[in-house]
Amino acid sequence: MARARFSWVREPLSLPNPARQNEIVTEANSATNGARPGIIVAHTSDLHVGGRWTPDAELQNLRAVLEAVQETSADVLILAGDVFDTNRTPLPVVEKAARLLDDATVRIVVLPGNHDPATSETVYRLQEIADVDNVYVIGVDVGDTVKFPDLDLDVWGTAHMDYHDMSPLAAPPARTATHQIAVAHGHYVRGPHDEHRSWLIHDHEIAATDADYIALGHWDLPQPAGDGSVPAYYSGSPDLAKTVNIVRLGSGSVDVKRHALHVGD
Ligand SMILES: [Mn+2]
Repeated sequence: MARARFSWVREPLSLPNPARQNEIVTEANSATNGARPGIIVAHTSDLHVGGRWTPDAELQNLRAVLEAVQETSADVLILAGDVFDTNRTPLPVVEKAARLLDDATVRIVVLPGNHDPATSETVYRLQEIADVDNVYVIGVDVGDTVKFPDLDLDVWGTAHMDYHDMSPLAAPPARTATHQIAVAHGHYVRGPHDEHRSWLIHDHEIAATDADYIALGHWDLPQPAGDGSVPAYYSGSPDLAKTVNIVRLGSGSVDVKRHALHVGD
């Protein structure tokens, strides 16, 4: 697999308009010399739905994320953990979230995080969520890989199955699709001072995935991780980042940008 070149560009926080969206599609076409336009993946994490004091705010971020998916014509949305603040999220909130996910036309990959792990009582086993056909929950609906044959894309990750420590990026599978994305919810180790934490993600583990992109969750601020050998980014939470990451996968190219959300300041 050709080593991808990638860039990390913060898009202006202005409201996207239709003309700008057309430009984006044109860019994707030209990058692949008129072949099939590249895949567009939206990535966010740490929505913590159910963790707010004001009921009206519960789903505002999820709505904004799904708007961004539409604006960017993303093929797949990755939610990299802690979508729900707790597995005891009140049922009316779960129902509303499920309705929003169901109404979205995009396919959605969810990785259970440390707040919403895939226990026997996880929120993701509730019928309200299980009934949503376009949502694929790693560790619940599927094993560790979600395959999208029409996109020639695999999304691999290790779900938090309980509340204990685990290695989010251990034992990556060999690539079987043209495009491979890894998703992980944990703490990137920047140095020895991080080693006491849980759910550690090391440079050598990021490099060993040989993925085109690693969608990281658990940190609230958007930032890159790893030594640069594989593009790995935290999206940050919609609350603090006020953006989602938009990843364009072409033939041998990976482009990562932040896309502004329409959320209250
Ligand atoms: Mn977390």
